[in-house]
Amino acid sequence: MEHRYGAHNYHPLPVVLCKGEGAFVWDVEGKRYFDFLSAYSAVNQGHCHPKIVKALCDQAHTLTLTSRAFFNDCLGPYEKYITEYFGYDKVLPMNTGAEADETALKLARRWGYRVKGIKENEALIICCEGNFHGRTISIVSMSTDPDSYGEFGPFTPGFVKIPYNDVDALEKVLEQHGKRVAGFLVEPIQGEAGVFVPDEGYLKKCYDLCKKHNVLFMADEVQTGIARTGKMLACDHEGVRPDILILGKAVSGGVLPISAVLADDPIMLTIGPGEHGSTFGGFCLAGKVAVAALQVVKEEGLAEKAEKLGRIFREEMLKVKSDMIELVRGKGLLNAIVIRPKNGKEAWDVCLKMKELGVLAKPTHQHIIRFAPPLVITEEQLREAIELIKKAILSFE
Ligand code: IF1
Repeated sequence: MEHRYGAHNYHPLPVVLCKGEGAFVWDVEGKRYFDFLSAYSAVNQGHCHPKIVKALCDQAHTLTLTSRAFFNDCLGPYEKYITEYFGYDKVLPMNTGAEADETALKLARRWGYRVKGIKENEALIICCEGNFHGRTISIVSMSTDPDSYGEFGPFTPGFVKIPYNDVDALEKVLEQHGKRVAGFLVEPIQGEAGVFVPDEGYLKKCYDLCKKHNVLFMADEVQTGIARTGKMLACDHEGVRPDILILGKAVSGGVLPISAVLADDPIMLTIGPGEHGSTFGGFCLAGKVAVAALQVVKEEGLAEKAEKLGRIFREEMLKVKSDMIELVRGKGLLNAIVIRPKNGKEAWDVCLKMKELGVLAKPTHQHIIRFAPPLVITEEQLREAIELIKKAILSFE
């Protein structure tokens, strides 16, 4: 039915899921799987977390959406909660990750004109090669992946693309164009690029350069944020506090599309009434769900769990004696294995074999498999899944 009635913009693994709980999902034949994708890290808190689902259902019976034309009794408490949680003056609520990135781009440009004093329509934003920030026209204008931007032009001007994990490249652009640059947008770990972890110190050095040139450091933590990499934010690993923090996915634990942009007053207050927003942004359901989902992350110590279990995952994977494993990399429970093809068998075949054995993961870029289970997975469950993953890889020996 999807093939007949839906746009062909995805190529899913052949499995039809109908139920989820914690780290597990079930297919329509009743077979249980370990979920090692977590809906691209949206389900950090585990499938159908009872506390989050309760918050959703309770509020759904009361009031779901009012629009921002009126006040409602959920948004304020949510805004207070999330700003205190991450330590910012203000939040701007949106729905998807792409919208949050778009919001950050607009904020940076606005700040550039109003505060930094860039001449109107001249602001530049620096982004990184290999980035993934979503699917809108402006966002794919930053992309260096032809699948993302090809034949979607004309593109939004004002972006300067530099190599990722290259401090010198950033310094060079800032020295050349610093006065026109409003912001530097970066993923602390590049997810779509295949869980590419930059050198230690990269983020801090980039942050310092941004400060030197009065440029906003904008972190897209849509995928890396909310405990996934072993800290609340991936930027925390280097003690960097982004000027603009972009969150999505796990803000809701996978229950609703909820995203958020956080910044301090001098940045956030450059946008006034009627100048940006969204019908659903910060709606009642979102407010209640997000508070519950963020509470779960702290109550269940998910960042600490991700840190500890991630180490076990990488350690065990490095022990596997198969030349198909070219590389194991990642941080916390955001990991990837680079697969060296063998006898014509590639990452896709490994994923099919894992599926047969009861573990779901998806290849990215043909040779890379991402491994990102819900952070509520127990050590015992993780070790069980690791055995299945090993078995799948070794089946090609
Ligand atoms: C799809 C990847 C993951 C993101 C970062 C913003 C967004 C994303 C760092 C946009 C979205 C997605 C979208 C999803 C696949 C997925 C993905 F493989 F494409 F790269 F997670 F690894 N910033 N990531 O990773 O958020 O608008 O989608 O809510 O199917 O396109 P969104």
